[in-house]
Amino acid sequence: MKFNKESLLSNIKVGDRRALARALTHVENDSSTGKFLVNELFSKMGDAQIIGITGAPGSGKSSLVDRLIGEYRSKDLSVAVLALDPSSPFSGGAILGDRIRMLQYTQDPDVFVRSMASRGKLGGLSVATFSSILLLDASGFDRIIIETVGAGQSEVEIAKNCDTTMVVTVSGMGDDIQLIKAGIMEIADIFIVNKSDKSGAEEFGSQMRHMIDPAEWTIPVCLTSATENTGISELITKIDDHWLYLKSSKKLSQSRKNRIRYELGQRVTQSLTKQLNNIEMEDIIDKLLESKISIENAIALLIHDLTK
Ligand SMILES: Nc1nc2c(ncn2[C@@H]2O[C@H](COP(=O)(O)OP(=O)(O)OP(=O)(O)O)[C@@H](O)[C@H]2O)c(=O)[nH]1
Ligand SMILES: [Mg+2]
Repeated sequence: MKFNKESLLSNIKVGDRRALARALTHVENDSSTGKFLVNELFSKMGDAQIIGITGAPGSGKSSLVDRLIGEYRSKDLSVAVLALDPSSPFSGGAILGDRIRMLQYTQDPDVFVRSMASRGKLGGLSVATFSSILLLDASGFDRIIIETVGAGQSEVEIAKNCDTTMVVTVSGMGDDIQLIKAGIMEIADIFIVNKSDKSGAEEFGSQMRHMIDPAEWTIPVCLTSATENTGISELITKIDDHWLYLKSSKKLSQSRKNRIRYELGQRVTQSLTKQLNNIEMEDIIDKLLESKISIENAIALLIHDLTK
């Protein structure tokens, strides 16, 4: 079937997976159809819990996602996974790996897995991430999982886009110090110590617990082994608990507003940056060099030019 933008929209809403796949491509390419879909869906955020999973390369994120899918399916919940590959779309390794592992679900219409190069045409990750989540949400999935390698900005981006952010680590990588340094505790709603089949995990877990301050939501530390399939149902319980916490404390609507706030900020920045590249600023630079105006004056003049 050939879709036009209206039929794409209506088919997404009834859960047509081919329409969804097509729509995601439009959104990634920032095509006019993609823009139309995002516009239509912007104000209609659905009921899905959006769960982020981030952490060091090889910490077992995809293996855990695999297990989470299995657990959710046994509860008859539908799951969409968006795997963000921070590397070039052509390196392929991680993307291929994710696809192969999650292949067992290809026949299941209630599981949808999509890999996306995180460096889109527009340079950033966020526009496509936010918009892709809108589409998955509109398709009626119960849970949406976003996987990304923890590497600086991508962690922040994932936290901004998700209701529940999980940070995965393994013991014995000097992670305890690194984590505090990177301020990663600030973005985690749930902390996972994976590969708990290996030695040192228990101790590392309790060290982590000691570092976590009690709060309205005290970050739980979950020990898991994706390969041995242990700790997964406990992890799901914590994910559910966090969802209930968000809903009961009205933090959910706040979280959704924050997502839009962040997205708008990203889009305004992008739009202004694009315009800034096209603006004529020789005059202003000359005036600056001749000390006729201050930096503040120059900025004010440029902002004036950008918004007129
Ligand atoms: N022993 C052990 N190995 C694990 C566990 N979870 C994952 N692994 C292994 O760790 C390796 C990396 O697992 P992935 O699930 O690809 O890790 P990832 O974090 O998704 O990796 P990237 O997406 O490349 O960052 C694989 O060889 C897994 O089999 C675990 O709980 N215990
Ligand atoms: Mg992975």
